[in-house]
Amino acid sequence: MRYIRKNISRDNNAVIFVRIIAGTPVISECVMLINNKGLMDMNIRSADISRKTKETEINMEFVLDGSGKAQIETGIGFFNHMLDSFARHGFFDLKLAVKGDLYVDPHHSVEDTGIVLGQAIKNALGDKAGIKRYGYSIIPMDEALILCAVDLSGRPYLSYDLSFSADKVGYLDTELVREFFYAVSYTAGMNLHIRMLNGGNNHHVVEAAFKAFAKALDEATRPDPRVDGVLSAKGVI
Ligand SMILES: [Mn+2]
Repeated sequence: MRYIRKNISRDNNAVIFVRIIAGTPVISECVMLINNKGLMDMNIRSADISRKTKETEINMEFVLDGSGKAQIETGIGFFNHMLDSFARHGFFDLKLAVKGDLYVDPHHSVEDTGIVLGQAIKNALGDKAGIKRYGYSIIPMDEALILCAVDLSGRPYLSYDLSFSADKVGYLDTELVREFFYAVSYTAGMNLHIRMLNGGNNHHVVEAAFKAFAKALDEATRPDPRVDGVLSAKGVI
């Protein structure tokens, strides 16, 4: 058996694969339109969001079907590092500029970034037709081991049990990690569980949580060709 690849469009990298059984006539033909992430349609899902309040001004360009490119400036070094890991490990593209009231503390900048990311995820997903809906991962980082499970159910819920032995990692308050994930889960309409199966170094715990979230979200947002419409008995999620 072999597959013949035929380019049908240079603009969107769409290709046709034709399956041929050697030594026999063509007995079946499979046509798929795929892009560089193997999607069944050619729509690259993305959202651009700008949000301005008296506390923060945020501009985000989010590509759900990206390649892991990140350009991030939040004014909080360790938070930049976490969002960069999120983009890279989830194969999202994330361009983000946050100008926040860091002279107060990082709270508004971190929380509002979570609100904007949640909104971007929700907008990029649209009606959620044809996606897996559920995703999970368990990510180790040396001694730290973090589980993340996601249901893109439309219902916001956060279950979170990370605990820390230090108040800060760099200039990020560790208590703000919960605020960030709460904001994402609430605005995205996502059921989000983050469990610490093993802790230790605070940098490792936070970083493994961001990577676990990235992997779980990547899986939950992947198209599944078996899903007709949305994966719900209700018909809407
Ligand atoms: Mn690190």
